[in-house]
Amino acid sequence: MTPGGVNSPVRAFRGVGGEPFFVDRAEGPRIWDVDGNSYLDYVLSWGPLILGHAHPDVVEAIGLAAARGTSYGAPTPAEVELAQLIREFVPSMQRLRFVNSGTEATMSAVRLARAFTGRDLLLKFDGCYHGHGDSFLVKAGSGVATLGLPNSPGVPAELSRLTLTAPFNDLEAVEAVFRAHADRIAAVIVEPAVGNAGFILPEDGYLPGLRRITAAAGALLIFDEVMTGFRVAPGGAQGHFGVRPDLTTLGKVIGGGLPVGAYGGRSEIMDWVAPRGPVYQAGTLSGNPLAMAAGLAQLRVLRVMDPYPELERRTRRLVEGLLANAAELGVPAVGAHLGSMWGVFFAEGPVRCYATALTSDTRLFGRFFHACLQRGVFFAPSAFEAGFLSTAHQDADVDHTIDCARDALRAARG
Ligand code: HOZ
Repeated sequence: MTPGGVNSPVRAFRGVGGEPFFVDRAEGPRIWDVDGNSYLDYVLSWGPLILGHAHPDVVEAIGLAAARGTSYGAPTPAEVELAQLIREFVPSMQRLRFVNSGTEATMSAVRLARAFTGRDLLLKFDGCYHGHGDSFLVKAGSGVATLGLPNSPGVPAELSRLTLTAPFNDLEAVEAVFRAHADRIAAVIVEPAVGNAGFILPEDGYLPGLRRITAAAGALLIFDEVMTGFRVAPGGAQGHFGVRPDLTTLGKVIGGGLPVGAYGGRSEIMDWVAPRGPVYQAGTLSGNPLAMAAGLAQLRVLRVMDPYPELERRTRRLVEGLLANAAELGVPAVGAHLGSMWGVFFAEGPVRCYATALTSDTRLFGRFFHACLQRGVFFAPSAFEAGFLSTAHQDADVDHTIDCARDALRAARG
């Protein structure tokens, strides 16, 4: 019925082999398949569910909103409230626009950057993924890396030529690109901590370096925080690392599991967006009342609860446990986490960019993934995706996961 049996490629398990399970329901840290098997879930809808599945506040908010109508095509107070709440956490987003997905957010941000600067070129980093917009499918991560299609057919070569690339964590490469293309670069777009090539942290000075280089060249710096926003810290990666981008894209957590994206930044740039300015961008379901209600409910819980220190501690416990398993079994592995985002590579390391991520043992990962699944643990079905944790995961869940993963790795190693 659907290409590959799925509606988004990484769900098809092509990166690990075998057939995906089909989901019946989910609650807290667990997901159940249609055959009644349950799994501790570290995918969490690929990031949005920081409070776990079916959090009562989020479910109630969606129900109340639905009873008042599912879409109006006219503005609502909830859009203003959610925008204000986001700006409280992410002050660089002086103005913002809601869209329906992270892809929409990044496409719109790049169009805006091109209009504002009057330049055409875009610089992105190998293995970073910014959704499936044409301009981003050049050396991209996530599903395209998993399937080995980093440059997709169907994207006109003329358009791809406008997307320049450089390795992540290499400021000299960025300097070289800027030297070569001087005043033609509209923007640099980056996942400030990479979540689509596995999980890769920026090295000290890297993000400030990007800020310095872009500012000096009159190019905009776009932080794609669709994954890192409200995940790695309350203020996202920009809050954690103290680097203020010109534009930011968000998605995932701000929608509480419903389809939402947002882009925003400096007022003088956002004022170029229609109808205030000339840059066109629109959407029938943008600011959808159910999505706004879910996002508001989730962010309000986060504001009251401030779960970040606890999430960080538990995520550290998980990653340290997985690495200890690997050390005990003599399997080379490196890992990292920030807030509740994490990743482990079966590689000698260090993994600091996409090229080094590719040195990891993806066959071992595939066997490990399935051995974990058999033991009731659902990790992302690709070596090139980040993992997540939610407030619903308790220490006992994490410890059980580490035990299962040890058995799984022993079986996978052979
Ligand atoms: N692009 C998402 C992972 N980085 C996958 C989304 C999905 O397949 O649901």
